[in-house]
Amino acid sequence: MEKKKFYITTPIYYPSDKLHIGHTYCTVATDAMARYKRLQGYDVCFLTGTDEHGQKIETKAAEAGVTPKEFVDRIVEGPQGVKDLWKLMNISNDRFIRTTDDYHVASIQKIFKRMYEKGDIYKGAYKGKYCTPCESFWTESQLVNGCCPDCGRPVVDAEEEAYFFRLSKYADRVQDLLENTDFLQPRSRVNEMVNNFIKPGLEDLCVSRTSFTWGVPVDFDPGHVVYVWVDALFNYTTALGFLNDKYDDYDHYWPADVHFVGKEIVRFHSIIWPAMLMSMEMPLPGHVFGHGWLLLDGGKMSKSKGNVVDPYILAEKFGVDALRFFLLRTFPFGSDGNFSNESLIQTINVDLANDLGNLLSRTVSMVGKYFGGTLPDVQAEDAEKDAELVQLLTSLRARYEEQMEHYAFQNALAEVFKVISRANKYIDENAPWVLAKDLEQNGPRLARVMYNLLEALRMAGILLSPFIPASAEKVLDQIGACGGCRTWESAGTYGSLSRTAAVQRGDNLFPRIDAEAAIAELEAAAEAARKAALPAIELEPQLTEPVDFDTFCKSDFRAVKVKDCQRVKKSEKLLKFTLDDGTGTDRQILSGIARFYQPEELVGKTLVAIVNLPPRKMMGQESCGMLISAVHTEKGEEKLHLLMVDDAIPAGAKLC
Ligand code: ME8
Repeated sequence: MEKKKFYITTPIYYPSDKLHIGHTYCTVATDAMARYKRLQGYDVCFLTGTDEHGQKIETKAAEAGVTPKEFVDRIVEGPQGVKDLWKLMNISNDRFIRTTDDYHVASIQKIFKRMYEKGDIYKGAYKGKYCTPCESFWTESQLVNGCCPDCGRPVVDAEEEAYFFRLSKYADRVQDLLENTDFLQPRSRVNEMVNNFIKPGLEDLCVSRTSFTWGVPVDFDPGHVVYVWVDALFNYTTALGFLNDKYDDYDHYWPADVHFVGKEIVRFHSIIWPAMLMSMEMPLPGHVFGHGWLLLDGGKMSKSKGNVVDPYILAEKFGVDALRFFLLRTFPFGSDGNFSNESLIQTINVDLANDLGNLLSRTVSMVGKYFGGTLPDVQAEDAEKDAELVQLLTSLRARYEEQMEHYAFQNALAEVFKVISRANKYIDENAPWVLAKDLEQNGPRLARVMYNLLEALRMAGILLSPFIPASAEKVLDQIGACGGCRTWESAGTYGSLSRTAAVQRGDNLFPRIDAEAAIAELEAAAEAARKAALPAIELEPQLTEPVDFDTFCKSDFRAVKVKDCQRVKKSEKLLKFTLDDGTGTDRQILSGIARFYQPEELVGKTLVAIVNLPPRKMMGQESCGMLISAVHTEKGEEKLHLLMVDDAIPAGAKLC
């Protein structure tokens, strides 16, 4: 029998910066869904990729002094880039599209032309604000205090020739799709789309730009590039071979069964995307699911806000599966969720270390201890007190499936963990260590109790495999589950495990985490990362208030030679200098630079001092003048260099 297909996508990511845990969230969810469907026997295509065109990338590349293609190549293919991250997170995508791939570019040109020839794309004028010195078009909302966001200078009203898509023509059909089908999920997002965007009147959409060049060129009108969202949305079809020869499974996989997208891009996916597909007379996707954001301190994580969490650091510290699990276990997929290191560690400790980890290690070690690792065939029938656990096991797959079909990952995992908790309680209720005292009498009953525990681990292990694929496999290995009893069918059939299963004790899969120590380490790593991201060198702003020449000339700068230099007792900051200033009398200056120099390294150096400041008392000692230093901040740390001049300059020489 031919397998049913299932086509699922993530958004394609902007490679303008390194990805953070918020991006990882959607990809992990998509991966769990894809693995679940594969487990069920579907022929799955899971697509992800990168959205590489547009002004933002062009600008960032220019700032970095590289071409846009070099810039995106580094973030997509480079070390700790997008592809590396998905590999690390054990993402099982079948395809990866880059919108700079030639086949995609060629398809987009054909798609654009087709809509143009149909009359759904037409040429008009784009009215906006123009910054003449920067030669840039801006929308009203992009302006900063009414001025150009790049250079801060005033802008003027201007018109630019542009192509438009007749979005208005499809307004009624899109509204009907949103209101009368389950196309957009969760349902709560429908009202927002209809009331905020469709009902006030859908305007035609500007779909070409002439103000920058990093995009797919409109081949029949040089100077125009295709609007980045048109280019991006059609990736879901070009990656299957739509209007190109790179792949040829468009007819097989399209329409997508579901697009997972973040809530801020629901508008593009639920209004513009179906309208363009209608224009192209292509079938519509089954669902668009708008998931919530991972928040940090109540705000959306984003690189521009500097409040991002690095998935590399977390995965290295806690393990990939623990991180994957946390993301889908802790937050309802449709709503926002607050990320914190504390809740990550708590989820790992409670669910994975305590509940799952303990159930596994206790069960496997008891089968080892009481039966030498292999269950005997002679087992008692299920007793009355097994009924609740067995009933939970028998119905687990259906309850899990019901939640997974609604993309309710948190609830699906809750169903699995209900069984795991119940099984832990079952150990305490049946006290195998008491039964084991008289194996002759209780052997068959003890074997039955152990079998039920192994069954609980097996069924839970299979259903956890979409979420924690590597660890779930280890669970199944440790309980001795054969190939045939790791399947979706067997996850629904209590009793599939061989009665004489042989366990294999393995590593502790989820060691308990010392929360306090782990949080301190994470905070130190975050602080180091914050410092590393600071501009390398920060300079004091220059003073703009003029000082008249005569006043300036009153400051007497002299070369001075260090005869002696000592730390000032009881002061962490001060060094006391004895200086030859050419007058024949030693000059004493105190300077708060002990953090930057060892006194002995300064003896004999020729420095610069201002010598006509009034004397000051510091820590009870007199300071006559001030040494001149250069100061700046580097990676958040203050740096200071005493001004040292050529030793050939005699003490007392005036600097002017
Ligand atoms: O939007 N929590 O790309 P993108 C949850 N190129 N999800 C988050 C998040 C957070 N803190 N931060 C980002 C784009 N995301 C387009 C997509 S699709 C044809 C084009 C999610 O890199 C965000 O919601 O800005 C979005 O779904 C995805 O990461 C990619 O964001």
